[in-house]
Amino acid sequence: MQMTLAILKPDSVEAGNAGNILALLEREGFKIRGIKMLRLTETQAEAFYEVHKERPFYGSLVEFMTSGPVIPVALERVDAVSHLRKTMGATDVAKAEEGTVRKLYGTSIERNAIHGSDSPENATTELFFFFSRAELQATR
Ligand code: FUP
Repeated sequence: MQMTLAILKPDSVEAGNAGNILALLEREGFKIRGIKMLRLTETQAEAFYEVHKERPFYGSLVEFMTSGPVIPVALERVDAVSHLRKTMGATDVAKAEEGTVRKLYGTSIERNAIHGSDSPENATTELFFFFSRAELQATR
């Protein structure tokens, strides 16, 4: 079993799609091991996306991610990292495959409904960005 981090982004929460997305993830075999709702501060959003700080879309991405509450979710499954990436679909909604979260619920490359860790190493870092060790162990 492996854990990964998903974030239901502000567009998903605002549109009332959070429940449907969680249901889709559960149907894909993910177990919810942690969940919370919070609003990212600018500092937190900048830190979370630091890898993109030289990219032209960084400022807009930070603005979007702080525009409303998000729902970070710790998910467990066999091959959780790669399976979540597959379930999410391509970053650009226009290129996302049918049936994926981004195709179903995203509206643009920026407002693309969901974040998912892109490697097991980043999953560990990102899980601890939002959840304490104690919080993750309490649900096992
Ligand atoms: P992903 O891992 O699929 O979320 O994609 P990236 O890590 O490449 O990008 C992180 C986020 O930056 C995306 F979810 C949306 C945003 N982004 C843009 O707004 N424009 C781009 O051209 C690329 C990414």
